[in-house]
Amino acid sequence: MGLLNSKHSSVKQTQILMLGLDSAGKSTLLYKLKFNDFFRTNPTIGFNVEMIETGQNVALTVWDVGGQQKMRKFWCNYFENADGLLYVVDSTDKQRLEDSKKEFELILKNEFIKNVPVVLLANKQDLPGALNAEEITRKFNMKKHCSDRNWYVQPCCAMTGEGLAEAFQKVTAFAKNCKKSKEEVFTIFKQ
Ligand code: G3D
Ligand code: MG
Repeated sequence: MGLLNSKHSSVKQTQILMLGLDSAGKSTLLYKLKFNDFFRTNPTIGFNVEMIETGQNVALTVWDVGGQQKMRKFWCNYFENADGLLYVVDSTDKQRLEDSKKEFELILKNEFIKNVPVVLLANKQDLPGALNAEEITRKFNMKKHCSDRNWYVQPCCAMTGEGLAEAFQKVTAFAKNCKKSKEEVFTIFKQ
C-alpha cells in the first residue's frame, strides 16, 4: 500500500480496519461478506485479514482485530495504514455500550486516525431490544465526535448479511475520497 503505488495500478488497494468490543460480531460479519455464509466463530486472538473485491476497481483488505480487553491496547498498531474504520457495536449489549463508546472515543483521538472516515455498524438488529441506528447515533454522540470526518451509522445483521453491502459501499466511497485528498496534499508537498 502507499500513495505512490495507487497511481500505477487501476485497482486501488484500500485498507479497512474493523474494531469493536469482543462479541460485537466482527468475525461473523467478515466471513459473511467474504463467503456469503454463516460461520460459527471463536473469540479472535490476534487478527483475521481478508481481501474483498468490491467490483468498483477497489480491492479491500479488511483487518478484523480481536476486541477482548487485553487485546485493545494493540489496536493502535493497526491505525497507521487505515483508510477507513468500521466500528462494530452489539446493539443489544446495553451493559457494555458505555465501554464500547469509550473505546471508540479513544480511537478517534489517535493522531493516525485523524480524518479517517468511519462507518459505525449497529449490529444484531435481528434480536429483540436492539437499539436502532438513530439511538446508536445519539448514544455515540456521532455528530460531535466525528465532526472532522465523513461518518455514517448502518444498522445491520451479520448473521443474515443485511446492511453489510451498504456499509462496505459507504466506507469504500469515503475512503476513496479521503485517499484522493491525501494524494493531493502529497503531490503539493512534492512540488
Ligand atoms: P467478534 O468477532 O466481534 O468478537 P463474533 O464477534 O463474530 O465472534 O460473534 C460473537 C457472537 O455474536 C457469535 O455467537 C455470533 O454468532 C453472534 N452474532 C454476530 N452477529 C450477529 C447478528 O447479527 N445477530 C445475532 N443474533 N448474532 C450475531 P456465539 O453464540 O458463537 O457467541
Ligand atoms: Mg472475532
